[in-house]
Amino acid sequence: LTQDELKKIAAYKAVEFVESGMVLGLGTGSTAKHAVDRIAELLHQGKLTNIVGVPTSKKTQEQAISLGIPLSDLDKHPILDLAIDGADEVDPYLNLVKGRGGSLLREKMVESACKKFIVIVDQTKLVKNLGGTGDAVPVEVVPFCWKFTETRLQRLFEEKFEVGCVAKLRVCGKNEEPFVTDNMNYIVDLFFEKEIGDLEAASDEILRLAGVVEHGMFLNMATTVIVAGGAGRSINMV
Ligand code: DER
Repeated sequence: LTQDELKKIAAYKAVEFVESGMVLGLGTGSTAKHAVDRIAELLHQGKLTNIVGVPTSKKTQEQAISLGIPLSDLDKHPILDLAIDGADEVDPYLNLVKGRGGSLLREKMVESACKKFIVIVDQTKLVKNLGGTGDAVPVEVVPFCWKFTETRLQRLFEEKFEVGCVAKLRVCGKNEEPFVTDNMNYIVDLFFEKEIGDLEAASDEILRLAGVVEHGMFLNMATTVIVAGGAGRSINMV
């Protein structure tokens, strides 16, 4: 099975938890895309009715519109029944790293408003500790004096957590322009030399920095993780 086939398996499994009449958080990324496709398919087959979607990015909003999924927003639906979304890393406590696709702020807003949050991954996303892989932990920052914030993020980890950290503005395109999020902010990616350790403390300290909007660690938010691949097992929050 290819990685994309595994993502599709996890996504279809998660959509089995969707019931007619639900207000759904629609995730962003290559795994969540399969879940949105599947929801639209069941709607068109009449197997699901009366579904409203709240997208976690402009990209998912466009996908949902093209598929004919009725959409709304958090202002009209401040409490959602269920969100289905991917993740970049999942630790054994169901803590997540998200945001390598750049949608972490709207994802966290939507997913924090849900009664249930199902995460869908292939087994390559499972890690022992967040940040320990050396891959990016994204932080959304305001564009104003982003370099100042980038430096403070890097020093925060070196000084307060004694963890080596490289903070790097996310750029894109051939001219290496700053990546701009759906909310007109920038992203600073944090690369750690080893696992972060006290995630709650790290989360609190990052959010205290004026200039930081939100970070990509989703702590204590997932209620279920569906993992495709390997034993194809699912891990439920105990
Ligand atoms: O950027 C995001 O938060 C995505 O949901 C990411 O975490 C998972 O993307 P993938 O399903 O394409 O790997």
